[in-house]
Amino acid sequence: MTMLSFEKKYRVRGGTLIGGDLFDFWVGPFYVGFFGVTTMFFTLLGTALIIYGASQGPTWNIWQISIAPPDLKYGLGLAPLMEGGLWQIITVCAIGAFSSWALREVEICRKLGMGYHVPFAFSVAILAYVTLVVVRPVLLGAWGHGFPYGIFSHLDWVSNVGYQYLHFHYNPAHMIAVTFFFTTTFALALHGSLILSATNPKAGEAVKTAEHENTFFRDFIGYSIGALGIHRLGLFLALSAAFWSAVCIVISGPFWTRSWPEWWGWWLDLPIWR
Ligand code: 07D
Ligand code: 07D
Ligand code: U10
Repeated sequence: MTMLSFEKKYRVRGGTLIGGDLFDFWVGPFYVGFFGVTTMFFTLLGTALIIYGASQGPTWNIWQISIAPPDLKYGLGLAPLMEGGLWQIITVCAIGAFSSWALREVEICRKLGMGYHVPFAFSVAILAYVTLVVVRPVLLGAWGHGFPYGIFSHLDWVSNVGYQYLHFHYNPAHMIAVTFFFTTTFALALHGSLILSATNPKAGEAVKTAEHENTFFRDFIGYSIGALGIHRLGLFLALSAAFWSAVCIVISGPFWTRSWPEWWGWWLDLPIWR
């Protein structure tokens, strides 16, 4: 890992949210801080519990290891360790680790006098995860509605839950989320290609500037959103994708129990057809 000389200049004291100077130091390239310690604590404990769970299970095949949530019969209570209790503690560790990671980002932003955009963005990913394993299970009345922690088993969960609503593609919030995901990649492809076309010319050719970038899009579609604007748009698109994902799953069950194709019945029921 390269250690650029200017990074030393920014190794300033302060900006911590908690713990004062106590954990205000670096280990190699990594800033530690109080939340670095809590990240490490929850990550190591959570990972150890997954490995322990795997040791009690039928396989060491990395693709097949799975830590299942409790049976629905345990409702919102605590389950025995080997019957979902492990999943419950791992969930606490995951939320602890993800929130610590976000707060460590906040401390780094404060040190550098930067905006909080990165921790805000990560918080939206955490929101989607918490919606899947806390909010929706609580609304449905059982931890058993969370997804299992395993590479292939979590795919089975997505497929099963999808078919529980007959055809998940008909979920309107899923449509909005998918459209935002597609638009995000479209925007990044436009932006990445535009920047490289201007700033990475053939040997011997002059590097072009923002004026060229703006002019390209004005010539092409009559409008340029600008250098700052494309990054604002990109952040908006990406966060909207995760936000509408959280919406699409939290409404499935708690607010709509039938098949998603049936939801579109409101269209056939419009009084203008009668
Ligand atoms: C590239 C940044 C790096 C992150 C990586 C993920 C682990 C898990 C744990 C063995 C973009 C590291 C993975 C630490 C190992 C154990 C117990 C981010 C990048 C490389 N999924 N999902 C994957 C997670 C959910 C779905 C891959 C996590 C929901 C589908 C990886 C979560 C739903 C597909 C993975 C989570 C869902 C995947 C690649 C948490 C809806 C795939 C991820 C905490 C969101 C793809 C075999 C990636 C795949 C895939 C991780 C939640 C659906 C294993 C950590 C329940 C349909 N998911 N996932 O690149 O190949 O992300 O699966 O919420 O097709 Mg998933
Ligand atoms: C939850 C990840 C949070 C991650 C965190 C960080 C670590 C550290 C360490 C690397 C939200 C974890 C970090 C562990 C790693 C190191 C060092 C992100 C999360 C906090 N779907 N569908 C979605 C599409 C179908 C179904 C979302 C497409 C079928 C269900 C998205 C298609 C059926 C659920 C999406 C398609 C179905 C979803 C996922 C196409 C199945 C959900 C993105 C083309 C038969 C899930 C909140 C997401 C959701 C979800 C896309 C098809 C079912 C919009 C493109 C028809 C049940 N689907 N889907 O949420 O909304 O990211 O979750 O067919 O639950 Mg879908
Ligand atoms: C962007 C950009 C831009 C740039 C950029 C980037 C976006 C224009 C200027 C960035 C983009 C890239 C670099 C591109 C590639 C990135 C991706 C594709 C995204 C995905 C990334 C990855 C897959 C990499 C993931 C790697 C990670 C997360 C690093 C892993 C690090 C660790 C595990 C260490 C983390 C450090 C912590 C938590 C704190 C420090 C702690 C230590 C070093 C350890 C010491 C521990 C302690 C002191 C605590 C002791 C522990 C305790 C008490 C626990 C005890 C536990 C018990 C169980 C007892 O737009 O601009 O360019 O570059």
